[in-house]
Amino acid sequence: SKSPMRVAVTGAAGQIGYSLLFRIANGDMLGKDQPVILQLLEIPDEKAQKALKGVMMEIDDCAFPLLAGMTAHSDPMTAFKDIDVALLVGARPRGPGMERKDLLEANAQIFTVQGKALDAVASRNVKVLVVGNPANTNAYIAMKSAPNLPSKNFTAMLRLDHNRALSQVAAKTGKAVADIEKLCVWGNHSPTMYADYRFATVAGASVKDMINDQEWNKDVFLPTVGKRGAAIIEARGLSSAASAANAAIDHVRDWVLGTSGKWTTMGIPSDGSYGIPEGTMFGFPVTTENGEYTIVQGLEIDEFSRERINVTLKELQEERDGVKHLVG
Ligand code: NAX
Repeated sequence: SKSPMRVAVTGAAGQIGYSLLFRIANGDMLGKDQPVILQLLEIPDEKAQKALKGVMMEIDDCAFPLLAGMTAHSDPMTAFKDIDVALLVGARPRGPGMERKDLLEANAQIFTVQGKALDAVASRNVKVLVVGNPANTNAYIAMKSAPNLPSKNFTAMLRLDHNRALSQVAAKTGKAVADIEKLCVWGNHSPTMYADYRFATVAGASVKDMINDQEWNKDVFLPTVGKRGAAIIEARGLSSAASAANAAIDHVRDWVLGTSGKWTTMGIPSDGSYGIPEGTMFGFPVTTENGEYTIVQGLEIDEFSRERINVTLKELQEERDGVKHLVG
């Protein structure tokens, strides 16, 4: 049988953690034949550590056959020791009266510390997914804080946006989500992201031709996907949690186990493709194989798409400029 993989999860006592940990331990992320060891990080605060213990008690009570070990941590230097996968979920939420700039700075500090800890103690092949917002910029900061790890190991979660877009397109066309291929989301995990179904197909037929409504794209689809997080908060009184956890599972599973030629979306450091400056943590269409992702090349970027991509790129560059003094 396979030797266990070590998975660190930060913010493990939070909302997303509560949906995520059980699915990782159940084999939904790394495979039903892959034992896992969970290394769980929470802030040192007594209440958070106690809540984490409670979650671990429940995980124990599931008696997951694939769970080969589980530890609680308040220091990333021990939480990240020898890990193969890091799910960086914990982040500083926006408090009352907090400006966007304060939020960026508070998170820049967290992800600098965690990037350095990954650099020092994680497996050299560690796969890092940042979920905590602002996800792209946090992933960028962690990457910059870990100069001894390959930049390509750092990714940000755009998969929830991707899945939201898939479900909207499925509803509009009356097709099954499982049959829709070649959809992608460009840019920042924020309302500026650009969900793009121009290349999407169902059994080879063009989704764009099926929909054939540019007004729907611009006035309904993009705002619906872009503001979905706010709509969930409005309806549920809490932000997306189970769907975010599900997207994190999808992201890592596809990265590790491959997409068999199918497209998905990952936030990854740009290699300069499509004119996105190198190093920018940007949502791209990718395929994955043997634990590596590859950007889908050769797609035509029309004028409308270029405009949308420029808007989300500009936002990312402003976020990065806001924390430049902290990251160097
Ligand atoms: P919660 O507030 O329920 O949980 C966050 C947990 O992280 C808390 O228990 C907190 O103590 C812990 N934490 C904070 N700082 C930490 C640190 N430095 N080290 C370890 N743990 C730390 O939030 P939740 O609803 O679980 O959301 C977590 C993050 O995901 C938020 O930043 C949220 O904005 C972000 N999201 C990102 C999404 C994406 O698509 N990329 C979608 C869902 C979600 O909104």
